[in-house]
Amino acid sequence: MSLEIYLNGDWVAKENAKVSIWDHGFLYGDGIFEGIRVYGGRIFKLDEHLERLYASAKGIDLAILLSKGKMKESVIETVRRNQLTEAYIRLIVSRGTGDLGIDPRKCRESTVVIMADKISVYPEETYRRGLKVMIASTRRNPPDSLNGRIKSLNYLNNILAKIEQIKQGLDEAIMLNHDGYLVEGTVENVFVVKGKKLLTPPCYLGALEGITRQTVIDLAPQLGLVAEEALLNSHDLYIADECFLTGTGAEIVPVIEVDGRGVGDGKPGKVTLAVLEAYRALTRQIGVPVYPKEQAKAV
Ligand code: PXG
Repeated sequence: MSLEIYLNGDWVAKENAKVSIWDHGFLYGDGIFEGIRVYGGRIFKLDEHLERLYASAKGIDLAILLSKGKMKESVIETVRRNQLTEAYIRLIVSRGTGDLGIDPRKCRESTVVIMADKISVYPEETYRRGLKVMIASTRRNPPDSLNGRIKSLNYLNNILAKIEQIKQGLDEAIMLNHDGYLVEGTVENVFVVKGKKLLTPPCYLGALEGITRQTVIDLAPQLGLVAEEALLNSHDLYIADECFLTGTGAEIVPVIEVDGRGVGDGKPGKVTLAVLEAYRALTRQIGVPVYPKEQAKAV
């Protein structure tokens, strides 16, 4: 069975899910998106993702014609139609079809796409081994140019850092702002562990308000940890006890090396692994159910 994709109010077969070359999402990266996970037939933090989507839309002055409620139903329906229980959802809203100029007024209606597919995640090996990362020379966009809290379709800033990392044969890149403060990874937030403290950069520096980041902050007390926002620089990363990245796809992934220097003892740390375990347990406990109760046993 071919995947069914939601496209502007209809579900169409993957082969027929096509967007115009006049779409300003394609021409200019003018749009926003979300990446969401489904665990055990339940959509994790769906309301939080929808809140962020609509906030991103506000941030770029993009009108989403669908109400939040209708969008939520459409996301659930997309997962259901594809009979998925462990999945990754990509929700995209672009400015829509216009002409060759950047003027968004030429785009009469936004384009809405919802894809749900089987998830390809890091192999378990990655979590046991940890990531080797670098600090990118490409600085994160300043928030007064393009606010990192907007999850826009414009990822070139992050992609430039990603290209640096790929050329160095490493696993991920961490980006600084123009003052040299840590901001985030290319598609993850960053945490530094110091004793019982989980330190993460404040989002006003240019980071996305990650849903996984917030979940980790919320989980900290039950693990006997204190989560705090802090201004951190590369030195803090070099002398950290542990470091990990957080994201919907990556979940909680240990960092074992930064710029060729071992973090802590150069192995995934105990605190990081405890956070990962608590996070994974939570993904199995909560979420918006996709399937009616009578089917729940089969899921
Ligand atoms: N920072 C940036 C720049 C991101 O793009 C995160 C942090 C983490 O946010 P969440 O809400 O996922 O905890 C992101 C996440 C993926 C994927 O497959 C994630 C993102 C973009 C593309 C792919 O995890 N954004």
